[in-house]
Amino acid sequence: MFKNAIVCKPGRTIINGITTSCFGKPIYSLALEQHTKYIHTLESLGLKVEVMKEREMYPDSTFIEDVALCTQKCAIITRPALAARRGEITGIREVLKGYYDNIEAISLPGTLEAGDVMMAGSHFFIGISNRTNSAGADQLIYILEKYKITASKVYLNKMLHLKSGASYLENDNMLVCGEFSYLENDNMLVCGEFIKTAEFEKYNRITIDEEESYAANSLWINGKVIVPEGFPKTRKKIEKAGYETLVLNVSEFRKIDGGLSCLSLRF
Ligand code: CIR
Repeated sequence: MFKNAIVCKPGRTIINGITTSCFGKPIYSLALEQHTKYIHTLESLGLKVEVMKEREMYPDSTFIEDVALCTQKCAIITRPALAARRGEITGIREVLKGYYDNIEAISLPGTLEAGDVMMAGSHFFIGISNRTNSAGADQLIYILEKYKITASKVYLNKMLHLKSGASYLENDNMLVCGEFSYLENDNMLVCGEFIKTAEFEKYNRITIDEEESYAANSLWINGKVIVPEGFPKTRKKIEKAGYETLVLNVSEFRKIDGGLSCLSLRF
C-alpha cells in the first residue's frame, strides 16, 4: 500500500516539453486543471500528497517520476539522460529527506530515468532504453542489493520508457503492450515489445491492443487502477481482471509523451 506521493506542479514552460507525439503543444491551463484532478484522485485513494511548486526552468519537471525511485527502504536520485532534464534532480534530495534517511544517487557514466523502473512485488525491473543505460541499471542493481532488494534488466526496442508499455497491477497481474515490426530474411515480422518479453512470462499478462497502447501506462494505487480517459477496451480488461477503475483525462501530458505514472512518486 502507498501512503505518500510527491508531485510537481506543471509550469508555463510545459508547452516546450520534449515530445515525439503529433498531438500539438499542451494547453497550460488545461494541464493545470488535469494535474489538480490527478492530485485529488491520489488523495481519494488515501495518499498524502506533497506538491512541489512549478519549476519553469525545466519544461518536463512535472514528470517527477523520472528523477527518483522511492522504495520501502531507500530513495535513489536518478540521472536523466537528456541535458534538458538533467537539472530536474536539483532540490529533489531536500524533498526526499522529509521521508527517507537513506538517499542514494546514480552517477556518471550511468543514466537512469525511473520511468524505466517497474516494481513488481518485491522485484524491480529496469528497462535499458535510450534514457537508461546499462551502467545506470548496474548502479541501481548494486544499490538495491545493498538493501536486500532484487532487480534485473529488460531491454527495450521502441518504447520511451519501460512503464510506457508495461505496468504491474499487483497480484501477479501485468499490463503489457508494444507491437513492433522488423525485417528478417526479407520477411516483415511483427512482434510485441513487452508481450513477448521472457522475463514477464510468469505474470498474468493483460495484453493491450496496439491502438490503446497509451493505456498500458495505467496506475495501480491501493487496490484500484487509474486508467487514462479514452481507452475503453483497456479499462474493461482491467475491470475483468477484478479491479475497480478510475478514469482521468491526461491529454495535455500525453502531448509531451507523459502518462499517469510519470506524474508522481508513490511510496
Ligand atoms: C520526456 O521525453 O522526457 C518527457 N517529455 C516525458 C517523460 C515521461 N516520463 C515517463 O514516462 N516516466
